[in-house]
Amino acid sequence: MINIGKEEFKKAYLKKFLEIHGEELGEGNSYKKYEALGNLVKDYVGEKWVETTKKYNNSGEKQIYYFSMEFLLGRLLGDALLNLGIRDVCREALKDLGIDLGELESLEHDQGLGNGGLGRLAACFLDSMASLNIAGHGCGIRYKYGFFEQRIVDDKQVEVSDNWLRDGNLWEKRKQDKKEIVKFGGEVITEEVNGVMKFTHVNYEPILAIPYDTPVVGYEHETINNLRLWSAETVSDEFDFSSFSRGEFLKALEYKNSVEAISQVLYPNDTQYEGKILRLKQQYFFVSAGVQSIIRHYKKHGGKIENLDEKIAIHINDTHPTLAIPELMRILLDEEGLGWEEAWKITTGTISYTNHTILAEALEKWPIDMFKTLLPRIYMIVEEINKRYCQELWNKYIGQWDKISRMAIIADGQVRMAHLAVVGSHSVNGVAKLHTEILKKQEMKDLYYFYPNKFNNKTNGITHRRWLIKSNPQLTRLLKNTIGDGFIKHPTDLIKFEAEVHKKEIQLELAKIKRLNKEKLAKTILNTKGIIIDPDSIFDVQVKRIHAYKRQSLNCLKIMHLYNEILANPNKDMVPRTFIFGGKAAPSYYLAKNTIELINKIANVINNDKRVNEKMKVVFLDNYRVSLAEEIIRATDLSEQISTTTKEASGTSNMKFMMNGALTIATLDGANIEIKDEVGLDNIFIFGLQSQEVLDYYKYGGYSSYEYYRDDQRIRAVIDDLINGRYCSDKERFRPIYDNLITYNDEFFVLKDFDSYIETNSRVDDEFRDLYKWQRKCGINIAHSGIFSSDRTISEYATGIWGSELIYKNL
Ligand code: 26W
Repeated sequence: MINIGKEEFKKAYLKKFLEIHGEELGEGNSYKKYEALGNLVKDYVGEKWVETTKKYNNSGEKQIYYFSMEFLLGRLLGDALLNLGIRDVCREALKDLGIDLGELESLEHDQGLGNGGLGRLAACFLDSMASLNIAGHGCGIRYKYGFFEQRIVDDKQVEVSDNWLRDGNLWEKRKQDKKEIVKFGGEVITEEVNGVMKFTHVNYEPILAIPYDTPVVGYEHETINNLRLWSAETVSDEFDFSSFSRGEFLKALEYKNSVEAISQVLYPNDTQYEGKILRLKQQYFFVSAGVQSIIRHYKKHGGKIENLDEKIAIHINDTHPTLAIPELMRILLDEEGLGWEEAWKITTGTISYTNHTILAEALEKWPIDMFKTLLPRIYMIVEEINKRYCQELWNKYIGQWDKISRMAIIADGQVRMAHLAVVGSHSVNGVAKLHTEILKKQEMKDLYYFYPNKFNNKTNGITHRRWLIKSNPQLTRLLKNTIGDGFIKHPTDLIKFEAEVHKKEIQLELAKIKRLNKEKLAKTILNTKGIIIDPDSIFDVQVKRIHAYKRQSLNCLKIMHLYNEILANPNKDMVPRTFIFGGKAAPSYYLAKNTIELINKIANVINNDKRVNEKMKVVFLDNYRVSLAEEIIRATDLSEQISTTTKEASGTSNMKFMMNGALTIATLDGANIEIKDEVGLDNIFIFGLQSQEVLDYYKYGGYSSYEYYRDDQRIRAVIDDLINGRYCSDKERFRPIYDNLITYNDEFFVLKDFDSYIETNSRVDDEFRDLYKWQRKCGINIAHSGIFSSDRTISEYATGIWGSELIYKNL
């Protein structure tokens, strides 16, 4: 904890302002004020950062490296202030100087180097590792352009590049001296030297990997870990210069661009993987740089290679960093001179893997030719891994060729990264109970029966420091006043709040806080969209990536149906509702983009229809991102978690919403099931097909969406509205959605679940009318949300996967 008073802070701030800007604090130019504050905070962080690193170097404590292609950090200033324990002092000090801390915090550009759930999870994990004093570091790519910025133009999504580094990034530190070389292409010369096979990689293209380090501040500032992101550069600028003198400047520039392209941009897909060579390059680039630097550092501080798996854990976030397995093998074999058996034991002992999705189209598979040409030595190693593994399979499943080829790492001209990840790690985990069960019994069934002990579940979590304490200060204050501040360090202490929630004054207090947050969001909506919304209406929110399986379309049909109902019965007795959406579609995902347009068209029609406006409004918020999520979630009454059962691995916004006292309307999918088990059926709205029913439909067929269309007049009406010009004068505009639901038999059971969704929504309406009862339920959700803190998740990873005595001691 930094011990500093208001006056002292003011002085330090003014001094810092002068120091970095060469002028005194004056009126205007808020960004300069932000920069001064950021730099001051960085000073406070810096000392402890060095101290933590020294501590790690001396203690020999096991180091955890979390490898991820995505880290969706959002803004860092507020979190750093909170974790340093000086956010309140800072707010007061700045107020005296006529500066609003909130305004400065909002000037920071979101660090958006991730697509969605997987990237945000990585960010929550970093926060929890530092806060639990676990030596856990991130390793990823410093994309020059983050996840694209979404604008809505003529109701459609338009993508704009996210130039997040334009104004500089004061949190990162370029570490030129910690550079690594990553080798692409070329050939491998194999020779026998003194009876030992030797592999020499020649004619390769060397790429320079430069690390940029960002401090990860733990709560109360005891531990500051490191997030290391790699940037690609040409090995030598002199090359450019010499070709310049030969008049080949353009050619040199072209080469420079092609190298820098590796860390230029984040792929904006979150389910459909793209088999592009650049993505494979990105993967090997950061993984190779990361593993090399870990081993270099380890050896420099006296680590013995034979003990690597006792001192180092590398965790791979989905299959994207799977090349860490053959890369570690390469270093152990070719550079450290270990034999295969020993290298393999160390590698599998070091690496563990999390799966985040069962959607088949997301499973990465690389064409052999591409793989081999780009990474010849790595391919040889993967081939050898595959050969030895298939031999084991053969020993167990003699003659069962089909099974063996189904389970192989290399087959059908492709390298299957998920199989490589399972074979090369000692632990494979899913991210919620149902998801893990589906992995074991369905998606990875064969692998599970071959390696039953590797598979385990680690239900996801979220950092309550960002998602409650920082983003919802009013609720945090109420909790502190009623149950004390123990929950800050021990989030499961939130359960104490359960004893309070039956009290009328607490229920009123909760309602007051929610109302305040809703007013703030209403203001944002007015400012950004020009739409007036009623803070007394139910804020019914679905914010997440736009995808058919997440079923924004089901929500749309609900809204369209309600609109029909009100028009048919203008006196319909209902609580007014505001439907709020947010989320980005992958630029190449036509159906998802079509859905965004539909939401906006529905919003136009409904918001401009005076006959219904007192009862309903629809809002699509542009450019959904971490900082906007913080604003939306605390202001939500009803959280929409309506994916087709079995499809959402876990979901994490569901946890954020409950922690902020929203009630959830949900299918029994992902972590919704665990939320339901925690709060009980009385405190959540569950609807829709069960997982077994969905699995059976997929297996045996038997569902006809057309029958639902034909037999249910409500469904027929809204489906027809998609193509009769009601929402868009171009009648064909929403034909893709129509076709998806009717012509192609509704893969995600939207029409099947329609009836129970509508019925459950009317229960929501009934229950919302009783403010006290509703708020008691919200309170129960808050009280039970502690278990969904990522501190719990990380403790489970630490003890169950990364295990070391030192880690146990720290927990
Ligand atoms: C480009 C290929 C690709 C494929 C999958 C990129 C990214 C992915 C991710 C696995 C998608 C993702 O973010 N999955 C989400 O992970 C969350 C954290 O575990 C879960 O809560 C979500 O349910 C899951 O969809």
